[in-house]
Amino acid sequence: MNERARPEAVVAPIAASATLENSPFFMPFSMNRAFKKAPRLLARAEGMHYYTPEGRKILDGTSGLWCVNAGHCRKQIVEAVQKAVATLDFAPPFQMAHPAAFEFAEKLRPLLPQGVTKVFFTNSGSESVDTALKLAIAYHRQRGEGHRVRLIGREKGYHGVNFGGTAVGGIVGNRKIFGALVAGVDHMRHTHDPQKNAFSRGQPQHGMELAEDLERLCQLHDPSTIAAVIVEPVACSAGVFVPPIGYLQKLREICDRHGILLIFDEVITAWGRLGQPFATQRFGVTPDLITTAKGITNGTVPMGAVFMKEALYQAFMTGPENAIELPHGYTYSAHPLACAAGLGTLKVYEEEGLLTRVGSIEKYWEDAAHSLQDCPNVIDIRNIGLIAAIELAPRDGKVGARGMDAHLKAFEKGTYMRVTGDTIALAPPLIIQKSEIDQLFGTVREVLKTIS
Ligand code: PXG
Ligand code: PLP
Repeated sequence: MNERARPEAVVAPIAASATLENSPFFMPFSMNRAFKKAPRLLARAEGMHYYTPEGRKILDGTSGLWCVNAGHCRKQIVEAVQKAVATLDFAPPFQMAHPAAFEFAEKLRPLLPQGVTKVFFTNSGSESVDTALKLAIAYHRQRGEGHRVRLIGREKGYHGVNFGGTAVGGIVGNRKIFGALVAGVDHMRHTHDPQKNAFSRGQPQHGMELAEDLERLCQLHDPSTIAAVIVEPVACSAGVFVPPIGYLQKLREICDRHGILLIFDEVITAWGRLGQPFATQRFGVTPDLITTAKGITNGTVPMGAVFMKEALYQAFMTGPENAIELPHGYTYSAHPLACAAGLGTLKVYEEEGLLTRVGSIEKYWEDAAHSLQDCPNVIDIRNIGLIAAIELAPRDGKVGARGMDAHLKAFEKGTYMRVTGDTIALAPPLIIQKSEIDQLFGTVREVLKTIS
């Protein structure tokens, strides 16, 4: 499939770097010292698999980092990027543009939920989130409601690592060492209720009423001070928390009642992961803004996007035409390589029906996930779309240790899977075959049998 990623071309230089212990590379979100002592390197990839520098084949159980939805090194995407880089390496995005940016925006349009019409390009999910939060506050000001400055997130939410996203995020470990973050932020309660909902298949029955926590914050701060609420339709990073039936609808109702913008952070849940282009369509609730990244380019070139309703865009198109309407943007917004990768990705998604394929394998996936219920230390299994979480009981006083052991053991056995705390999070490329689903959960079963 991909000539340039043949082992002999890639492996030699990596294998030659014998020790990484003194490497200057400060790895993100990683156990740097432990990793550099016993590195787990990936040298090439193709379809459902990674290959290590030694040539070991690794089944990709988490689509890289929830982004390689069409599988690895897809020819159409690789060739589109190769052609682009040799043609137009960079074009300034401020007061200038290039044709692929407009073409990509146009090709995205038919995938968007009804009423969502415009797109602002960024380079990551984190940038998308901070862009959306700034847009929300500025939108209200444009309309003469400059008093709406507060932002509401949710406990256990993950919205990237920039200041705004960290502030509205609700994972304590990601926030606590970074000071006061951003003023005017509050958080709703999370929706995880294992007492009532453990081993739910798809959306849990209980917990719709937790959306009323937004009403509580409206009463506390007065709704006229609140600009926007941001949630992940399915909270993936903190451990896969699927929204209770009716919960998202209720959030939408409360936002509408009080003139508050609703932002869905679909960095992971978009691009077919739940059987529709966006989770928005799966749940039948349309937000005012959608943030995304990852699968927009199949992870090939960094890119993010903020989609918005027409009214948001129009609120900025009111001043004189010789003025810049929005003082915001990135050097690499709509980068030519990202647009090329995005266009190639959409072709693959379309030709292979990947944005809706999950509908046909979701039941099989769900049954396979829940078949692990009898494995040692499993205290919950959650799933929706092509996502599954297997939560393990933490060891006494050592939260995360059992999960990390599972990650390491799985890698030894030829499977890559993401672990957050003691929860295994599986979300493979959407091209996965039933035999590979069996293999993936078979490996998890073996792993769980061997770790104490
Ligand atoms: N919002 C959401 C909902 C995300 O899932 C981001 C924002 C940030 O995107 P960038 O591109 O800036 O990383 C994300 C990213 C994990 C994991 O293991 C998840 C993400 C990133 C890294 C690890 O669950 N999600
Ligand atoms: N810092 C400085 C000094 C810069 O000149 C720029 C961009 O010109 C930035 C930060 C922002 O970088 P980016 O547009 O890549 O986000």
